[in-house]
Amino acid sequence: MTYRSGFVALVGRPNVGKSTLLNAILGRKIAIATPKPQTTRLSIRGILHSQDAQLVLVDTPGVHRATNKLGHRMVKTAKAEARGVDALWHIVDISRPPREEDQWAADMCRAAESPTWLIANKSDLVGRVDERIKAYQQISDYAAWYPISALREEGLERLIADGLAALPEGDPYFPEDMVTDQPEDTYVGETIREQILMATQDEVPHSVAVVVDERTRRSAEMMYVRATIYVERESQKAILIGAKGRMLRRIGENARRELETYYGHAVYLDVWVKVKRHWREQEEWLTRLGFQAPE
Ligand SMILES: Nc1nc2c(ncn2[C@@H]2O[C@H](COP(=O)(O)OP(=O)(O)OP(=O)(O)O)[C@@H](O)[C@H]2O)c(=O)[nH]1
Ligand SMILES: [Mg+2]
Repeated sequence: MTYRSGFVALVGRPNVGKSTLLNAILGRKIAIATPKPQTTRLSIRGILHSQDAQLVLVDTPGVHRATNKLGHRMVKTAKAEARGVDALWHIVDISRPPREEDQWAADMCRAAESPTWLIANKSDLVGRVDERIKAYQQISDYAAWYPISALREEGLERLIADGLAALPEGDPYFPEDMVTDQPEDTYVGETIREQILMATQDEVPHSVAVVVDERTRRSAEMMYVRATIYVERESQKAILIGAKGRMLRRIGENARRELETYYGHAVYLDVWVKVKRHWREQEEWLTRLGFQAPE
């Protein structure tokens, strides 16, 4: 039997559904996905195991015009992850015409010199998918194209089957039971950040970073988590805490519920908010928060 294995990077502008697709293919939520652009900040590997193949999907931050050092590191991360993979899936939102950021993502794929497929996501939102695909075919040379809906899990079977078949022959990269390389603390912090993104508007979502300070199993049935939410300004801290602490309580409760589903038992979540001025512009802080772009 021939065994196939390889890496496929999911590249595209923000908000097109890369993380949703990763979760849909794995059949499990490992990456946060929200209606806010620039949700994903770090790359995440998700591993799909089949009987005779292993597909390592690399979710990356959305390609955009960076306006701060965090943004620059995010775009650099996407670029670095696109290099050296076996194939690239350029994810687009087919319900919208191509825009500048789609072109940048397409150029990034082209520069990476691996076979690139056009993944026309959100096809549930449009009637004339073929016409839209034609518009996207103008921006690059794609080896193949797939209309899909990551949200409704449509068109995924063919995409997965073809994706596996296109992998080179080789041994598995990861053990059979491994679904992701994402550290558990990162998953927990991201789950909290997801709830913040869902609950806040304007510049607040982008100004937030979450650090898990402590994660201790207090008993077989209870995990204690203490986390700090960093914001850039006092006014953002006030928004996050809310009147009588209601906002922070709601965020905490929603995150706790998600984490309890994940762990299958009780979680005690202790969340604090601190101001760290202009952390998105401070190299040292970005590195401390884990936003180290791969070389
Ligand atoms: N209608 C529809 N919505 C979708 C589909 N896929 C994703 N979405 C929605 O699009 C939004 C963005 O999804 P994400 O998966 O976070 O997008 P992303 O490309 O990872 O975004 P960044 O991490 O910011 O780069 C979310 O609200 C998703 O629910 C789809 O197939 N159809
Ligand atoms: Mg994402």
